[in-house]
Amino acid sequence: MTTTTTTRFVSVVGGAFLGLTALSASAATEMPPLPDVTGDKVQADGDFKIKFSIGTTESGAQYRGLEYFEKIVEQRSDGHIQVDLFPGAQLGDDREATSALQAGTLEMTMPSTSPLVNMFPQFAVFDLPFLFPQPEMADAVLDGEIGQQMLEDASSQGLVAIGWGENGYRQLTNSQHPVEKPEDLDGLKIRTMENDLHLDIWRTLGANPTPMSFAELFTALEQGVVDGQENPWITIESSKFNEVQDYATETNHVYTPFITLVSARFWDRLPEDYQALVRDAATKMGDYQREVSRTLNDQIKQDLKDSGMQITELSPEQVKVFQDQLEPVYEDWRDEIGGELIDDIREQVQQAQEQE
Ligand code: KDG
Repeated sequence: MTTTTTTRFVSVVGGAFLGLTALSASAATEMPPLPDVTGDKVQADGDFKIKFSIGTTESGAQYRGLEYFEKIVEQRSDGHIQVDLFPGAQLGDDREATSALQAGTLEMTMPSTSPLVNMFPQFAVFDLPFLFPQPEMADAVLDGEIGQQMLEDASSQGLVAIGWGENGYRQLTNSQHPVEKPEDLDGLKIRTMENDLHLDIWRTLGANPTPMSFAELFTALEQGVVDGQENPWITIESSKFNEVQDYATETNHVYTPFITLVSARFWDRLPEDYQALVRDAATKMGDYQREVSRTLNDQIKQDLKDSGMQITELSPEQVKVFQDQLEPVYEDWRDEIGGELIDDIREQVQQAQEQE
């Protein structure tokens, strides 16, 4: 039987989800209890330490995934592999942490694909607007042939790419006024990731975009250096952007994946059985992150509303206005990304929609 991502996962999270329902009613966005570790202990020579760095904070779904990774690796290696987690860009932002892996001064990180397009141009396909109408369609591409090929291609330049995770659907926030149509973006200074396609998206919509590292974003919003930004609800809340942003628009304009990277220098020192363990743990971490992020999404949006954020929920007609205005971006970036890759993904999405 071909296991799809979702079916493979329900068995692990079912119990945790039940716990979650009780939790969300009382304390907003409490994280679900970590699933039990499955799989036998792995025997291999040597003791190892993994420093695992991410940019989001410890109250987000990404960090919850890392905690599950840590639990699996430490339990199944009987403590011979120790995992230390560093959230909040303590050891550098996505690009800095990736460079540290190449230098061998850090063992693992899980950046968004967007800031790494300068190293892996094909990653820009994930920055195309409105590419995945449903998250499961992203799963099918990332866990399928295309995603696996991308992990192989990204296992180069001193890195080993071993899995995918979910940053999620991005939503616009700003400190000035509600945004319901592209014209409302006129003159708004919007921070984007360090990624030319994202700059293109916001220029095409009429905003004034500026690229900036995630690590600098909260301060830039707080000091009014920029008026707005865009990130998934869970990142907006876990990074407390709602404290410096009064307005949000549910645009779902881009689905951003995380990619799990290991330093090749470290990987080459790991015995094969431990490599298999780390790779398996990374897959389970990514699936769990997706589940937590999706399970919490609506609850978090409600929490943000309850915290006083004015959230504009666009009608399908209003979304279509943004989508139509951004369609030229596909043509503009076709050669840079590769027409075949774009067509393959759009075809896969279309087939999935026809089967709905
Ligand atoms: O390290 C954190 C980033 O990977 C992530 O949050 C990126 O979405 C992102 C942003 O806006 O920078």
